[in-house]
Amino acid sequence: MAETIARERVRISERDIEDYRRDGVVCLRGLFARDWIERLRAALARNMQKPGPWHRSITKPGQPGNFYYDSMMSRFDPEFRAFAHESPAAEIAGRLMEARATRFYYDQLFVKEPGTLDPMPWHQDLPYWPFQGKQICSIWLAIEDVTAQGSGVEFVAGSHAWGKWYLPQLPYDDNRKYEGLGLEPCPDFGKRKGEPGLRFLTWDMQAGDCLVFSALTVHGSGGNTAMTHRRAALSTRWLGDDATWDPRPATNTYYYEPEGTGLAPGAKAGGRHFPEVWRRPG
Ligand SMILES: O=C(O)CCC(=O)C(=O)O
Repeated sequence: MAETIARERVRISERDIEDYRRDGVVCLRGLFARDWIERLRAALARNMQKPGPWHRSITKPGQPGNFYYDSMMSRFDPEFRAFAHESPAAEIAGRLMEARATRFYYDQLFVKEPGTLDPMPWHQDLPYWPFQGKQICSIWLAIEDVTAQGSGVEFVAGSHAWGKWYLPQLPYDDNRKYEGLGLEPCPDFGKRKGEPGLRFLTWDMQAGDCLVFSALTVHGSGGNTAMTHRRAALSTRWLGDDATWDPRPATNTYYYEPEGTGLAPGAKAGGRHFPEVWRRPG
């Protein structure tokens, strides 16, 4: 019975799970109550007034718009923390990944003001992260409506299953640390549209819709040339049953310095930095 109630609450179908398994990404509509969106808009406004220690303004001075992002907001702001622990996000991630339980990893804000030209280069997330595992995903929640011209995120369907790890490529000049990792640069998939065997997925979204995608699905976004309104999204990152700690060189372990996570390489994700938030009933 608890199972039935939980399923109805997040309304995830077998079809959604199959799509996620095959494409490595799915768009889910209207699973977050309006109240969450209002709370996150207020939290975003607060954050942009007083950004956290890892925020970035990627747009160079003199260029139009502003591509702004911040990370680990839940450590500093109770509203972002409440979202991670109390919203349906953990359950959505767990059900899509077909996991028994989900742990919260971290959160990031991605904002592109109208007129911003800066793209988010094509990339996979896992090469940046000190984890290994198939059950690792993000939930990219639209806090404002998004269209393709308004810098909607685009995905290469099925790329999570290619067995490839591409070289990380940050949208700001901090990429030297990745030299020497021995990974192939991520192609500019935007120039490969129409190529046989490549399928691209992107969605117009309303605030409250979300994208759930695997940490190995290749994705990127263009500028916000729609000029109508700010594009703003909250990405929360989630760990499933098989996620293990793998602090490879140049991964973002700096969030846990100086004390570290207490996890030995190869250990299952756990401990105070990666709390369990959802467990499958029964
Ligand atoms: O919002 C964007 O443009 C990029 C988002 C992204 O790369 C992510 O959430 O992993």
